[in-house]
Amino acid sequence: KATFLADKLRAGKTVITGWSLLPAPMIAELFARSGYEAVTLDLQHGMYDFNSACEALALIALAGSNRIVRLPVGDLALTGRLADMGAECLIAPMVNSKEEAQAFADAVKYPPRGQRSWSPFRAAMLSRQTSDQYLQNANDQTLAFAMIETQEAIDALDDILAVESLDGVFVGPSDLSLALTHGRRLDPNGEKTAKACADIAAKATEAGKIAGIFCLNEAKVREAVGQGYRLISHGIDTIFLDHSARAALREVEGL
Ligand code: 3PY
Ligand code: MG
Repeated sequence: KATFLADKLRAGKTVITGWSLLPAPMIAELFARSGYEAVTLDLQHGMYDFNSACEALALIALAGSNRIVRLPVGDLALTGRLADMGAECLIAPMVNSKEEAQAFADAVKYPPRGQRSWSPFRAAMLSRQTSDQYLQNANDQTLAFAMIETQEAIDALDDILAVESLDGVFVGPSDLSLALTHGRRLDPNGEKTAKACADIAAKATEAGKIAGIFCLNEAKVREAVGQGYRLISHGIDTIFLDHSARAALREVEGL
């Protein structure tokens, strides 16, 4: 049974990830315990910091799910630190050029494929490997995903996809829709955005990369699978809480 996220995705399996903005590590654990195969901690738009992410990564591992982080924009130092702390997949937002994609992938991969600096004792522990085993496997088991969510990124997509040590691309449909409408309209679920998403998945798959995407509803998840996406987010903690809280209050309205 494949347990590493990299093995599942390379085998063509679809992996659904929960998305956590709220930095109580037990929220990440709850995602994992309720059956999510993977949990993503959001350090770009969520409230996670290094410490809360470290704690959450261990709880996700304990529950047997796969560990993903979305990084703050352009933070290569944090990229290496979170890989050391056991993130199996690192998603870098707002990657706009081949150079940025290369620098990011270099922070995720050890030489000769990259320039990651050594000391992964926590990552080795969480993945139940010795240091030697970890070194053997880390470049294959630690995934670098560059987000494609700007016009610059679309223009540079072929070059970005040519970065050998990059494992995949991850689409942010909200920012992408802002780019496609020149800032006039937030339209993550719109037709023009969907067409761009289809193009990105097709190019990524052709280039041998894994395609990932942030989805905002079930229909979009199904559409994304049909377009070739394999790493797909579905379910956000803040929205779960908001919806459930409103529903609970509705049940007792007027009492
Ligand atoms: C986007 O849709 O732009 C994202 O980054 C998803 O969080
Ligand atoms: Mg975005």
